[in-house]
Amino acid sequence: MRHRAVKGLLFSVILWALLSGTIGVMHAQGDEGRGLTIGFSQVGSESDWRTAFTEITRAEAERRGINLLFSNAENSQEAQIAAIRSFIEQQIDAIILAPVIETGWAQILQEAQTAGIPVVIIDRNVTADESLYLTRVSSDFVFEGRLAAAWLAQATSGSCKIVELEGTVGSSAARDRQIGFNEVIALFPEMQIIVSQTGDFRRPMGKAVMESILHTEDPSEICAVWSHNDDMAIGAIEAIKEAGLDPGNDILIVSVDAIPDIFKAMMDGDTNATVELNPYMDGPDFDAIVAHLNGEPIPKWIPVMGGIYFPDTAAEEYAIRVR
Ligand code: GYE
Repeated sequence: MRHRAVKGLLFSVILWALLSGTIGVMHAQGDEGRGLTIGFSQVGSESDWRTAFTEITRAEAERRGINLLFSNAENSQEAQIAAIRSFIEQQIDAIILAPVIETGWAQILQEAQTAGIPVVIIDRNVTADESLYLTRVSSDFVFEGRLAAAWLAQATSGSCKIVELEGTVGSSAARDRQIGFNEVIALFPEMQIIVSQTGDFRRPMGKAVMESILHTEDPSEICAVWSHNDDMAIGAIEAIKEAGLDPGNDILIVSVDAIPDIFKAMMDGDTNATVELNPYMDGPDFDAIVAHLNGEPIPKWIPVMGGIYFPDTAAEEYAIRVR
């Protein structure tokens, strides 16, 4: 009975994801915004996905003729707040904020609102009241965690001891992916997370944490690694290989982002599944700002979708995504 439940759950979740993923991959081709000055406070450059997201957004701004003032905060909330304050002083048309962590934004968002400058939250979330920003453009991190767990449940028939590599502490991405993943594995008494540690979404830290776990845990007990992003998964793959084990076989691996390097790892047989985090949020983002400046109503959340990908399509996905 339980196996039928697993397959039913997985089929419906993956079918929805693949359909929404197809929708998500289409990239808005608007050209609204010409002549606007928009400030973009970006988290940093901690992962390949973040770097790609930045490049895509800057290219779209240039294509549209938007004057984008870009600030890379290198994962510092203080630097993000200082950048936003500078944008406000320059009295620009709008601000895009990709918040490194959830808390601590109410004051600066209030300052922007008082100055009459709309703010769009992009990617991770904030705990500040939604009246303080125009909208949020993002994927559904809880869904991403559910999808990863649904695949792992099906791949292991609901029995697996799991190592979790968490993202940046305090970020909504790490918290919500963990919530979604745990919701699904709670359906399977034989699936449990035996150790969970942050690698801060960074490849070197993912490797260092996995090296440590392979010393403190019995490697033969580890069935899978669930990594909140591909960069930490790739670090873990290196650690697993250096420990003389076969990643993707001795230890299954599932992660999130769908970056080119994870598809290369799939082609090498080193990892098993990645949930896509669509980096094309620039189109919906700029379109929302233009619509707002034209007096149109904007929903408080504009979702972008992603699918789940496996080794059987890794070569073509790599070719599509490599930059
Ligand atoms: O998964 C990771 C980046 O905020 C959801 O941040 C994003 C995450 C993404 O460091 O690669």
